[in-house]
Amino acid sequence: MACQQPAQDTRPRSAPTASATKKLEPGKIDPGQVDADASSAQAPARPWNAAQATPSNAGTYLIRVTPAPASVPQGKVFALEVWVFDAKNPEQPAADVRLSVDADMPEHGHGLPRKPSVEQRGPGHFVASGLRLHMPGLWEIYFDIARGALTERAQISFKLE
Ligand SMILES: [Cu+2]
Repeated sequence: MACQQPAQDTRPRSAPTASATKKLEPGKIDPGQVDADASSAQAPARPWNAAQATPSNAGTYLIRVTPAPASVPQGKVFALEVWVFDAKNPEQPAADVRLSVDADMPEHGHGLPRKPSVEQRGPGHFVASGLRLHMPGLWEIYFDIARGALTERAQISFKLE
């Protein structure tokens, strides 16, 4: 009985055949693979889809921000990606706006240790970098959207643990 076991183990197994079959499949579309590619290599049609949406204070604009500011780590430098839309056209970023970003701790009467810099990446698309929330407590992040001579603010308030 015992001597038959090794003989069984040396039989050709189906594993090499299975992996060879798998190697023939790259041309085939694997749904999981397509999802991974869409989020990294190819630009999705609406990259702001997962971003946090906030209207500006007078309702002219809608901003979408990622990551959600409430999820940022305390004391670490981070960047926010921001898309600005006209509220009446929330599917197409506004091409003629400028953005500045700042933050305050309203309960403490102070702001950021260092002002973030904002870079435009495309129409209505900005990245604010160099942000650092240096202490826990209530924070407000301000997004000042300018068009011509008019500026309107959108803000996100959250408690940082
Ligand atoms: Cu403070």
